[in-house]
Amino acid sequence: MNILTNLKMYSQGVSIAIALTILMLPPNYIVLVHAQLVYMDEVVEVKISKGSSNINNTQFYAPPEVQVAAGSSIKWTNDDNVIHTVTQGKPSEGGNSTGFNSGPIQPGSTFVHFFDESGTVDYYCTIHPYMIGKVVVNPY
Ligand SMILES: [Cu+2]
Repeated sequence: MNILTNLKMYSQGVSIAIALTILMLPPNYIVLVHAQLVYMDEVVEVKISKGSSNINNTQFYAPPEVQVAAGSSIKWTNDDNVIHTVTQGKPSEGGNSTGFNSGPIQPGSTFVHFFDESGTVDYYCTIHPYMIGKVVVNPY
């Protein structure tokens, strides 16, 4: 058997495996996928303002507080010319080790986080802890 025959047989095997997997899915799985697509619809934009590394800047996260429905995502865009973070928690509490953390967001780059539970979420920039923001997640 040459390598081409082997490859062909292998790809047929993969196709059959995928087909069997689809057949074996519980009937309500397709419904769940659709429900999630509807659920995860909204993307709310927050800008990291230019000059945010300066403590005297008039605005950091813009808007500093946003209200979203559970199941929405927020997209932060770094409009500044230095690195910032979007880190869950309050600087006075040393952050929230189990929360979300963008890590360094380069100038011009974005960070997206999905909010699936209602509640109030504080966040800040670990590099410039005077940059604070808040997300109020309302029940869907
Ligand atoms: Cu910052």
